[in-house]
Order: sequence, then structure tokens, then C-alpha cells
Amino acid sequence: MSDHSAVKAVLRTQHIETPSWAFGNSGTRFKVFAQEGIPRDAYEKIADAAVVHRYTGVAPSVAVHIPWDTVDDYADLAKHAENLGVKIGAVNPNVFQDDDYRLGSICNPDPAVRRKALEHLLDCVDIMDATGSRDLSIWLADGLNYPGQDSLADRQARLEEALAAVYERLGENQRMLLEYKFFEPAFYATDVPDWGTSYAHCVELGDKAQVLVDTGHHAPGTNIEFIVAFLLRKNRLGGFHFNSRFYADDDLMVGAADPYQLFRIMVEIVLGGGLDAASGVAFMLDQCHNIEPKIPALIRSVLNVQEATAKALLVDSEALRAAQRAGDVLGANGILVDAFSTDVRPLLAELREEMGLDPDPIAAYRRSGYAEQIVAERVGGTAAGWGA
Ligand code: LRH
Ligand code: MN
Repeated sequence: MSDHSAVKAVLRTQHIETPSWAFGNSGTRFKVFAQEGIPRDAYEKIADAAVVHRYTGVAPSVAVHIPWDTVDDYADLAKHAENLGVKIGAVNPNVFQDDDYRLGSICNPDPAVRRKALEHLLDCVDIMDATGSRDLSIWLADGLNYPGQDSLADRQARLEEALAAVYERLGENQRMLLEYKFFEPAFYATDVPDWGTSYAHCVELGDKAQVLVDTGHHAPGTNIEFIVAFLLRKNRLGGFHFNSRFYADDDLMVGAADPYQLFRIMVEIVLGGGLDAASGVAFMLDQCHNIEPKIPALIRSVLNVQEATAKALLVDSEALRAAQRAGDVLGANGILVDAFSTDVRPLLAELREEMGLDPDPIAAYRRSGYAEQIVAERVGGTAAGWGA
């Protein structure tokens, strides 16, 4: 697409969901560095998410994680979000932080533990009914640390049984997204380790089950855009957890470690119709800002996705197809590299002005004094965190 107004028209409709947990304190097993002004509850996390949307214009929803975002009245929480101009997005169950889940949750050899985990997944669908959320975003830490510890096959049977029960409970316009991860916290085998396992379970379950691609969950060297192209073709790409990494599941700002990979992923999204609302692809961030200030880091992350998307939209797809059909290897590759090498920041600044926003969201946020305001206001109480 070379027509900038057409590119801007698409970018205007972009929707990048922020994760509530990225506003809380986070870290590694070595240290969680507490920061000032950290939200103490889901209401304050949503207030911070609304600030990211206020300055970017394309982050109108925030995913919640249960029990990290447990409240008495989820309908009231949804109202609070609405009053701030955002909406509650995906609901993430947590079946990885309870002592009972030492040997797994829905794959656990103990039927009582499996029932407990299933109950929590079903409770999260009840929460979706209250918040009006479409997606139940399931990630399971379930796996093994040593060969022989449990039956790999039996665990898959338990997984199938529980996912089918959750699928049964989903409402008309609700979906379940099944996230995979090749290791951690399990260090020998993970029960949903890769896209193929997630895909196979989703196909077995039905149309409302889709694969969630977390960009930090692949073995080094994995061609993620291939997975994206494959799943899009099969209408099984439910969405992304965007972040970036140099080594493992580092959960760094998306695009920070490998902007060219993010661009290649967005090229497959654009060429495969993944930006069309009908595609139902959810673009979500899943990050931890262990040492940097959270809100500007999330604003920067949203801008990184916007920039990669703008460059992908600038790919001359007709010329690309012609070069591909002609077997013009360098020509075809060159078309992508040209788009990637394009400085799209002036186009995005223009778009923001047309959307009534400051062309430089991070500078505008810094000038707003919000960072100082929350440090002054949020005294006392317990700062949110993973509480692992
Ligand atoms: C697991 C994961 C999952 C979340 C958690 C916060 O690594 O990506 O999506 O539940 O991070
Ligand atoms: Mn994730």
C-alpha cells in the first residue's frame, strides 16, 4: 500500500490491548525491584491503562489476570474502565501459583486438584460474563521436570477433558485462547509446549478455540511468522502476547530485541488479512518492566507495534507477488527490506495529530505530570505484583 491515507485509515483502527500485570511490580527469581506510584488494585491498574490509551489512541482495552485483579464487583470494574474510556479485555486465569499445582493443574495426576483448577477456569468465564469480555486466555504452567515423573499421554488426556468442559461453558460470543510455551517453569516437558499442540487441541475443541502466540515462548531460531501465516490460513490465530527477548521468556518491550522479526510478523498479518476486524486476531502485550518505569514502557511498546504495522502496510504487495511468482529472490526480499527501512515516524506523528493526539506520546505523558501524581497519591496499601 503506497497511499499513506489508506495506511493511516488502517492504523486508526488498530487495537493493542495492555496487560494489567505490567503496571505492577515484577522481576525475576533473583529480585523484584519495587517502584513508587505502583497501582494497589485492579482499579488503579485500569487507570494507568487508560493513560496509555489517552496518549496513543490505539490501546482501548486492558487484559486482567485472576486472582491478581480480583474485585468484589466485576461489573463495577467494567463500569470504572468505561468511565475512563477503556474496556476490560481478555480474562487470564491463574492455575500456576497455588501450592496444590506443584504437579500441575488440569493435567495433575490428582483428580481433586484437576477439579479445583477446572473450577477456577469456569469461574473466569463467569467473570467474562460480568465484564463483557470475549476471550478466556489460558496459559498452563503444567509440565514435568524429570523423565518418568508422569505419563505424557495421560496428561494430554486430562488436558483434553478439562478444555472440553471449559469449551462447553463458553457463551455465544466467547472464545478460549490456548497459549503455548516450550519451557519454564517446567524444565523437562510442558503439556502445551508448541503451536502444533495448541492447534491440535483447538481443532478438536471447535471454532471458539484459538491459538495464542506469545512471541517469547519459542525455542531460539523458531520462525514465528511462519506459525502466524499457517494459523491465519486456518482461521486459528486467536491473538498475540507481544513482547521481545534476547534469550528466553524475557518479557521485554515488544520490538526492543528484534524489530525486524516484529515487522516480519506484521507483514504476515497484513498479507493474511489479520488486521481486518473480522479476523478476530487479538493484539495484546504481555510484558514485565522490571527496571524501567511501567507506563512510558507500555506507551513505547504500543508505538513499536504501530511502527512495525505501518512499515508492513507500506509493503508493495502487488510488486511482491509479481517478484515471488517470477522467482526474483533478491527483488522480492528487497521489497520487504525497503518497507522495513522506511522511517514511518513522520506518518505516525501526522496520524496522531489527525486523531487529536500529541504527535509525541511519550513526551506528552512526561509533560502530563501523571508519573509524579501517582507517586504522591499512592502511599500506603500494598503495591500490586505477581506475588509469586
Ligand atoms: C507465561 C505468560 C502467560 C501469563 C504470564 C503473565 O509466561 O506469558 O501469558 O499468564 O506470562
Ligand atoms: Mn503470555
